[in-house]
Amino acid sequence: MGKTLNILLCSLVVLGSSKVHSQSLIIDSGWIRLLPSSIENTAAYMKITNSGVEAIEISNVQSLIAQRAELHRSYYKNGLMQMRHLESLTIPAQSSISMTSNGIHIMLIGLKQSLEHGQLYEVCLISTLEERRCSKLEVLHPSDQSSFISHEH
Ligand SMILES: [Cu+2]
Repeated sequence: MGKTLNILLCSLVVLGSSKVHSQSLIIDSGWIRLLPSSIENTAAYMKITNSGVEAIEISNVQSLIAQRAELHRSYYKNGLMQMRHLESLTIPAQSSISMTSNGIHIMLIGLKQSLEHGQLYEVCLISTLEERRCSKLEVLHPSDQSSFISHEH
């Protein structure tokens, strides 16, 4: 970890701060929830890591497969699961946020096509500094994901 930080600090000097921002956001373990094709919305999840030395604020999400993509947070109110649209999501320096179905997630609203199991679709995060980080996420059944063992075809 100390070594990574040193490398980042060096590149900060060499590249300037805006470049460092775009290179310090890492997306992994991403997936899109497979739902019956009659349902027009679905959710996507990913782990977002900020390996940089400054906090990154994500203010927008985009995907070509949906009319709109939003950051949401689920919460319980009176025993019911509700969700709220988050205006932005801040990833502190040197930390990660893991999305879950009962926490922060990406909502894909108004799907333009029916999603195929095992297909990859790109989802992009846009920071308040207008930098984009995109990742191709696989469409999975929730049960595929929970074990995180890849399915056989
Ligand atoms: Cu939602």
